[in-house]
Amino acid sequence: EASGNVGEELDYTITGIDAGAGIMSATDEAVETYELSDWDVTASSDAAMTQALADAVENEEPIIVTGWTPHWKFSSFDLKFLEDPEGVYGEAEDIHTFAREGLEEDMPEAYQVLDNFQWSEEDMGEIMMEIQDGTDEVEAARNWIDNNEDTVAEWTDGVEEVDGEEISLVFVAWDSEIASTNMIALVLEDLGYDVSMDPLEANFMFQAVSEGEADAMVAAWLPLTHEHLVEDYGDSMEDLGANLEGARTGLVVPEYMDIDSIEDLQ
Ligand code: PBE
Repeated sequence: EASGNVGEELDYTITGIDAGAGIMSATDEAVETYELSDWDVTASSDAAMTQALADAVENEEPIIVTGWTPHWKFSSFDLKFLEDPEGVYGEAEDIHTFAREGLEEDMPEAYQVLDNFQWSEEDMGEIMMEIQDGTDEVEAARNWIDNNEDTVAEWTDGVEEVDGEEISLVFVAWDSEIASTNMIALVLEDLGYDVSMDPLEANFMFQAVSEGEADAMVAAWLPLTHEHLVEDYGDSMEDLGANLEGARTGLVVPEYMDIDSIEDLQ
């Protein structure tokens, strides 16, 4: 039977990312909801997951990964989300910007830019793809800014320049957040800020902003993926709203696999 074969071929393994990612908790829940107790979800990283995916695709072998859009892997490979009839991974997600309490008073210029920041999946995808093709992260972000001056001008419209004030951004080294954080960091630098960027685990990213150790982050996936982190930390930080709409998470496989639903793993 087809589904049994898939499990055996894959050694009942779903290739995951960093253990702190929301998609990992969602996948644990999927294992429960769909009664996949034979399956293991391995923790690794976005980079290791995409390498495993690339290797599998090259050999047309089966693989199941925890996947999301925006992500360059959908441009590089023919992939599909497995249907999720129980809705464990939720519907469309938005990526939100959060600021520490007091940022608006302390750095009104940066606050305004962060509040105005909004772009599309295609925008983020351009930076991600260029990085994937070998361009340095900062250079890829700079190229996007140079090609999208009008968009950036809307975010910075009426915002005064500053004189080397320090601002700290935190993020997680997911490819999507590497793209967004590098880009907004450069926009702030162009306004005169001295920007630091620290990669952290997801829970420490939220904690840093909620405790005021970091000033802001642009990497909160809602309503579902980071719901537990917003419950823990959201009260002591400020939600500046969505910077990107229509993101999605789930289990992802190459098109050539003949399964279509998470239920096919049972
Ligand atoms: N992601 C990408 C993150 C949010 C951004 C889907 C891997 C997560 O699962 O927490």
